[in-house]
Amino acid sequence: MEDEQHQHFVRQESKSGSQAEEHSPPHSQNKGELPMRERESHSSSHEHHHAHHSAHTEMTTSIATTSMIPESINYNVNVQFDPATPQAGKPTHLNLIVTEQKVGEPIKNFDIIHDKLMHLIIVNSEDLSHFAHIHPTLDKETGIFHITHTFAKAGKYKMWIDVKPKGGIQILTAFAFNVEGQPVHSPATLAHEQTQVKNVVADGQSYQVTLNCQPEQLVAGMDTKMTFEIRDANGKPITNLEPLMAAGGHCVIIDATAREFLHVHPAEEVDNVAGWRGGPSVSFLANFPKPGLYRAWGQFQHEGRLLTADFTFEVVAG
Ligand SMILES: [Cu+2]
Repeated sequence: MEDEQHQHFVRQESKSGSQAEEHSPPHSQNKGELPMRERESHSSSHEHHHAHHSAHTEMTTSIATTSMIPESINYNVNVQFDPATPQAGKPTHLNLIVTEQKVGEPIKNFDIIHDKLMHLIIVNSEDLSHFAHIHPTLDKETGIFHITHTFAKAGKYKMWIDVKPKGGIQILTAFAFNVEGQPVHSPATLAHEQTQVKNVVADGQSYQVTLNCQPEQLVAGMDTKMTFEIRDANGKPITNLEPLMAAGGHCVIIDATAREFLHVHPAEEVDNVAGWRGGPSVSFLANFPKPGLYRAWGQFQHEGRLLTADFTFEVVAG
């Protein structure tokens, strides 16, 4: 468990071309206990999990501890599901509550990170299908963030919550949970993709998205420039991309075991957010913590449409 906990906090962020790494520096090291909630696995599960001890509690609890501030702050993120076990095809209501310690009043004030108060990423952890990037709404009176989300299929899921209490440290915390009911998702086998062109449909409009990496051979521990190129259905470069989350685009990378999570930001800064129009290329800087298969989701905005293109690739040992 200890090992896995720390992996959940592996975080790397690059922005503004400065390649500023937040790969577990002292100020963001999360040393606390992270009791992960794992509901009982459904019968088709083949994956080994370590934490079943809290399978019967209704509240998920995570603690992130910082060592920078003398009196260490224990942030706690509670996730409440309604219904307690999400059902496939039916809306699930989630409450996300950040407190300063295990038992405490919800924090009500947050700093904006990448244009939002909270970022929530959800994937199916069996095969990285069902990608969702959501910005929960904060009820300022209660301090409770909430969303309603529908999981199309039953299976194992994982969510990452990225939030920064006002004046505090940025928290990245992960929760594993199961969705029950029918249909049950049959996980696909992830493999390195030969194709570098993805057809993406956003609000009925087709796009071609490519991903090119430098160096071409992805090596763990090495800075990698990942460049997405967005074209229309006819291959004509899109040059009027709109800013997304106050940037030229957004990119999340998760490894095939759903343990490594990289939230990367564009290599180039967007100065004038309102007036920015970009494309066809948007680059991100990434540094993969270890070898393995990874999937990257690039997100871009064009004429109000949100494009999400995913690419699966192998990272070799350095
Ligand atoms: Cu976000």
